[in-house]
Amino acid sequence: MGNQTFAIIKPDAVKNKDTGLILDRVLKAGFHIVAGKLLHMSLQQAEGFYEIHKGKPFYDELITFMSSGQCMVLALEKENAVEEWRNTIGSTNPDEAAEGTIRKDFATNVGLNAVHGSDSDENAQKEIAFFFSDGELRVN
Ligand code: IDP
Ligand code: MG
Repeated sequence: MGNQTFAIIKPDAVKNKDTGLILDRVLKAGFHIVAGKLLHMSLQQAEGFYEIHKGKPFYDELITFMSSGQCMVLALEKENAVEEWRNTIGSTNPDEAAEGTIRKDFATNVGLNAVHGSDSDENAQKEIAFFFSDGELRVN
């Protein structure tokens, strides 16, 4: 099991001014923030990031949403980071998310669901590399 994962505070949460509260959840859950930045994804970046979902019925809505405003991308570190972060954010659909999870508390619906979390160690490393350069990931 790896010790890094990739997270996004999505445009809905940034617009709702929940960035600070969600970062607090990140830290209180015991994650170290290796790297983080605010950015506004282009449509092309969103297409590239979510290529795995191409062809699914929600794909166009997803890439339009993810490029609709600023988001915060984060490289997070903790033992068993991928699973720990998925547990911290809860189910994709907030109606199904457990009490106390980020999606339960901040998501609007299955599309506008406040945060992203990698689904495997392999994808975590790919996603971190998609947004961060080696220099941004250097930890002293
Ligand atoms: P995940 O973010 O929990 O890993 P995925 O199935 O990987 O969920 O879907 C990626 C993203 O696509 C979701 O977080 C959500 O924003 C969006 N999405 C997933 N399913 C639906 C849907 O049925 N309708 C609209 N958007 C969806
Ligand atoms: Mg996913």
